[in-house]
Amino acid sequence: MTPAKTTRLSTMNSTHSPIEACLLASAILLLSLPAASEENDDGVRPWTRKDGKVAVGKLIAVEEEQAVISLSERQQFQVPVSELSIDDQQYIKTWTPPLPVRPLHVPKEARFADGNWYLVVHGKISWEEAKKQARRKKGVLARITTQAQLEAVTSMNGEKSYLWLGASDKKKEGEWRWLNGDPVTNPFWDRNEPSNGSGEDYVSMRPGGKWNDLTENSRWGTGYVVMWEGE
Ligand SMILES: [Ca+2]
Ligand SMILES: [Ca+2]
Repeated sequence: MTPAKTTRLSTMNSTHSPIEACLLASAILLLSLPAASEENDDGVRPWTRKDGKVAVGKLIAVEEEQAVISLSERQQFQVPVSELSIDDQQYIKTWTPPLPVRPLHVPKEARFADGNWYLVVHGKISWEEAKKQARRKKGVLARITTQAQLEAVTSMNGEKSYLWLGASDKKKEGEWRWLNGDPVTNPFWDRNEPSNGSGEDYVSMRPGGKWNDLTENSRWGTGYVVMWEGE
């Protein structure tokens, strides 16, 4: 008596909260709808499972091989990518997540990369002063933890300035930390750096993107990077 399709769906529910289970129940109803037409301007399109059931909604995330599809403002469901039609799987491969909405206090010129917004500011400045200026802009002297963030900042800099970043080993020599206290786990040091030359405790990013440690008032301090954390 039990329809096989419902059973398959219910196995997807096993780890979900009652609210999510309720949303999934709504999704099951929608999965029974006939195929709709093409994708509209808002990215709403039909999603076809391999068993032929169709849901109409918008892809909002792909996490751990699960497609998260929004059906309405308050309803979304997850489905394993492998359970979708070949066409849908192809769509997911070429899909890029939408950019988050830029908060009002972040300037238009700032660029988004891996969760944060970045802005390069040119001009001779000390590390401490750069830290203050960044705070004045309601941001922080930047953390760069991924290649994408490094590339975004490097291209904004345009081979121009030596940019202060928000990391230092002033508290304990050789122990590099970001201003929020996080250890610097993925540094992009240039060859033979950090050198601690004449007691160098602050991270500067060279025009090519590689890092060097410098003293607080180094003449090489010719700019800085402000970061605003994403929502
Ligand atoms: Ca040092
Ligand atoms: Ca150095």
